[in-house]
Amino acid sequence: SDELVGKIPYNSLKKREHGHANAVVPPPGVTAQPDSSALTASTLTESAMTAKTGGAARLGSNATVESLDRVRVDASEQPLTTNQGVPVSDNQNSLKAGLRGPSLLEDFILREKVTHFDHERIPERVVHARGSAAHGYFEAYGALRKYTRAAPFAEKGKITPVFARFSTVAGERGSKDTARDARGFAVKLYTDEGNWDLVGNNIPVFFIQDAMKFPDLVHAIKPEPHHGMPQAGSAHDTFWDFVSLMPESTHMLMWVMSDRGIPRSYRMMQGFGVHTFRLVNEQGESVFCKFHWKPLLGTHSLVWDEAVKIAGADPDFHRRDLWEAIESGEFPEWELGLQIFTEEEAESFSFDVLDSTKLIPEEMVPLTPVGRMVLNRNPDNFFAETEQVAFCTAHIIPGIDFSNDPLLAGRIHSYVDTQITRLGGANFHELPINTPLAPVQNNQRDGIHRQSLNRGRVAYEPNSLAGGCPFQAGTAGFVSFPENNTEDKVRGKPAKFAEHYAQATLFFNSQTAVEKAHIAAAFRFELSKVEVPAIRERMLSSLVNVSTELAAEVAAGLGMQVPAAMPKAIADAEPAEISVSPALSLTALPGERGIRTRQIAVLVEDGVHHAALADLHLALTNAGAVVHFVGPRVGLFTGSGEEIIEANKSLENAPGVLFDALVLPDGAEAVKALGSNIDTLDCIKDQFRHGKTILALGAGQALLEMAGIAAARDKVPGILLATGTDMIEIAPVFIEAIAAHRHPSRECDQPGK
Ligand code: HDD
Repeated sequence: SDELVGKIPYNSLKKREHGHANAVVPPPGVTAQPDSSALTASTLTESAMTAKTGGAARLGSNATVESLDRVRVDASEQPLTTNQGVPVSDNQNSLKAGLRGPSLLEDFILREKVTHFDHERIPERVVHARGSAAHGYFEAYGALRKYTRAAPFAEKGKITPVFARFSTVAGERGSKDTARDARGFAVKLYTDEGNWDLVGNNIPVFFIQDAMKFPDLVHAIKPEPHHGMPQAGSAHDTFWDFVSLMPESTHMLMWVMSDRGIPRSYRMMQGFGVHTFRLVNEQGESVFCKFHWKPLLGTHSLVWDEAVKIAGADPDFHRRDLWEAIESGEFPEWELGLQIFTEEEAESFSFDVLDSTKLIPEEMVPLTPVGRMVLNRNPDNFFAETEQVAFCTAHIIPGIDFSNDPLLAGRIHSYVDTQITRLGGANFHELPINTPLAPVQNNQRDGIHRQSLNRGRVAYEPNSLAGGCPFQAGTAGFVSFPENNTEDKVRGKPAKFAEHYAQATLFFNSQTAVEKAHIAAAFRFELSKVEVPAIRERMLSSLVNVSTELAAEVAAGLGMQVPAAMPKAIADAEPAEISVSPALSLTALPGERGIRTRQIAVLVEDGVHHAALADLHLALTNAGAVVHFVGPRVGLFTGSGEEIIEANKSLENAPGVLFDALVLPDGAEAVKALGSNIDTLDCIKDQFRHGKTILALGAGQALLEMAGIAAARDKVPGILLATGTDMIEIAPVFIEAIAAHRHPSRECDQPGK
């Protein structure tokens, strides 16, 4: 505030003290250092204006990023110091009594360094330990005041800074990214009225209906407690034992066994708030709501064999993908859509909206697009930001409220509680990444690692000594929606919760033939890893209730007979409103950005015909793809016309599974060399097997046959053959084929094919 001008000492490393913008102004005579944020201007620049808001987001206006300047440390051209700021003269040798003598206890520099190192690790998250995050902003398409007073939706074009973290669920912190699993989709919005955390998943439903079962679920899916296996995988007895005894988990099982369980990229998956929430407006009126994030890049997935191989080739596949896209200025973007409905409408549904194992088909309650989220800056420090960020479902703001979903109720407690262990105390909200941009004033005090210097003698309320401050905000503050509750206290569930299969069937019936085949294959794989036959059998009997087609397919894959259907918990369930929902297929969201950020491998060797590759490189790069020249080794190669081509990747360090499409070059000599390389042939086979686009130029077409793909000579979807000279015609066809992501009709991942 104005009265603080000049009173806050200028600290060039802490340019933007919270709430005191004036602290960025150096006093007379002090030269300001260049703003460190200028160094990363490319990643700070918000993307161009959106047609839906009509207004451009302010350039580089990311208040979270700026507020973190106060803790950013830049050591360039600075001396090494201890934690007390004492300059260190020698960082190589400990202090000794003589060169060959004993090290001395007084060596406070060694002791400080080693002591700090000894305590570098904190407990990992009990679930969602493995994750990646980025900064960005949410931009409202328009005022939503009719429904909610929530700050981010106050007016058209309003920007709210966000930090979003994506994660796998079961694996430990160092586990592979491409495990079959749900993905966390957690967004912290630093709103004017405090932090709002929307802690969702890439799947709109959950395994269980009541938080009471969450520890059981997690114990069942985590590595088995006696031998600690398997890591980051549900394909083991305890998981399937649990879920086969919990029919309510069947719907989410369908999603996790579908290709949603192995996304191509965090940037290419949907996010869902899962629970029913409430929106509350200024008048205190409330409607129910579900939150949906839709990626502009579309929803795309891996295939299982690819996911398994990527896990070995690049366990950081999704982390790298997110990081590289943002570094290159390709900011991922999602549209936020709301399903808004009244309590009366909810009453009429065949399912209960308080049951997190159920979704509301978009055909019944369509999405209202309300804004977009753009992620435009990578964290500076993984630990300080991605690891220490604390998402809590309890963090809501005026205008948003909870429903009575019993799963949500448990979460409201669990997240705050877990941070206290994970982040070492009750002051985790003061870690820079967790501090709200909204001011914080209350009478909470002290505790381990307290940062705030609360002034004055008053830490209680009511008080007269501080004039009653901080004062209650009254109706300007958070007011819980006054829901009327008159029922008896019970442990139990509402009747509609007992229906467990209708939406699992709806999901299966809404998939394309290829998606269905992948679901069956995933069940087959997972259950084949289950060692106790009774568990396989029980799960199959549950699947019979979903689809006899699916149960038969899985049973055949396990060499088993289809058992009798598992008895249902409810015989006279209300009939479902719809039997097919096209929105549930991954194909419903092909994306609007063509081949932007797709990774294309162009094989090179000595003797390749260079001109066509250069043209192709240009055409693909102009379309936003990332082109890699991949050789049998990295380094320089010489084209047939003596051109120099640099391979930035090798088939050894970047096998074919890491790429979305492949180019086989022209040039007889090069083709001969490539054809005698087993890595090349494996690369081509994998690209073919996984249904990816392959463009074979001129003599390069022979490589297909060398890889055993005789059928390629015929018209096979996604296999393009060209002369290898003029790229003008073939480049657009190639680009269109890559944009299709995959050519599933060519996939040959089923046993015996
Ligand atoms: Fe949870 C983390 C999502 C049910 C208890 N959960 C966590 C994260 C996500 C979710 C995305 C990682 C946040 C981050 O990136 O730091 N969880 C969900 C969804 C659920 C769900 C979508 C169902 C709709 N969770 C759930 C229940 C409980 C928890 C029912 C407990 C009763 N979840 C936790 C936790 C975690 C967590 C133990 C571990 C680390 C953390 O919170 O910060 O409190």
